Amino acid sequence: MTDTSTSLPPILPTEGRHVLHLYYRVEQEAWQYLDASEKRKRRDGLARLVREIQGIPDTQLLPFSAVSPKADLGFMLVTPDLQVADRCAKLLGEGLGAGMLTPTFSWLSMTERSEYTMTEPEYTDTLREEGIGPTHPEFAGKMAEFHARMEKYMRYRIEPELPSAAEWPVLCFYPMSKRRNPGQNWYALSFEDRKLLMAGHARIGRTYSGRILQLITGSTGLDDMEWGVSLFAKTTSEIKAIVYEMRFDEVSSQYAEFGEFFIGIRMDIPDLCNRLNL
Ligand code: 76R
Repeated sequence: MTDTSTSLPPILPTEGRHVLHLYYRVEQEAWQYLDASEKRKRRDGLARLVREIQGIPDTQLLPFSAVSPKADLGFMLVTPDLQVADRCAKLLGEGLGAGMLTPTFSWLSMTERSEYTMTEPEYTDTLREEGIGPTHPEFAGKMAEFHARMEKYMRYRIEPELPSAAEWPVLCFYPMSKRRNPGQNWYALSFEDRKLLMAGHARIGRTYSGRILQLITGSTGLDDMEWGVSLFAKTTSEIKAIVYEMRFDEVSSQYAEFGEFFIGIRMDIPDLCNRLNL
């Protein structure tokens, strides 16, 4: 049994979770020299390690096959304590034995609140524009609905419950930043302008409700770009459609820079080992 705990004091965010995206190549040449029983032992060892990590409180670990040779397989790990994230990442890297997995890409980020989420006074204004003022019979109901929706949504951003692999098998990941170019500097815009632009972004995003589940995690100061974008979908068509459509939205067309894109197919370790001929 592997010990996924650490003896060092935890490093916890003030709220939320640390998130690690890990991508590996399998060293097939080294693997082929193992005999059948050794291979079985190592496959079982990886499966056991994954189950053990999945059993850590408030922790989720999603294994997937990485489509295209940028990587062979990967993991998305969501856990509060950075010590645990670090320990688990190192154990996963050795999950098939020393020298069998070579890291090809990784991303460290944290769940975060949005600065731009609609506030109660803003929603009140929106309702007023629709003719539903505070004295309107529907007002209280609408407000209660708004609070319930926002609470659920906020909780998902900070402490996400990631969706099931059976329903949401496709995982797209890419890092992105907002530009800081002369004339195209997101960080030089006023809060009001940014908020207005983000409202347009969210409007497009909401049309993908039920087809795309997104998790935006912040990586400023943690990794090479400012956010990690994790998109869950049922098909690659939805991924392609949302990323394409958002390119026309001003937030992305004027201000977004993108890193590498990765597509994963979520599956458990036995299927993943079969996929990789391990
Ligand atoms: O308050 C909220 O969280 C809801 C509104 C919202 C915010 C604030 C939202 C909605 N997003 C927000 C923030 Mn988003 N998002 C991306 C990408 O490829 C691209 O062009 C961009 C990558 C996608 C595909 C996407 C999808 N979003 C952000 C931020 C942080 C910006 C900041 O703080 O400056 C980034 C980097 C980002 C990028 N977004 C949505 C979606 C979808 C599908 C939604 C609708 C979610 C829903 O209502 O269920």
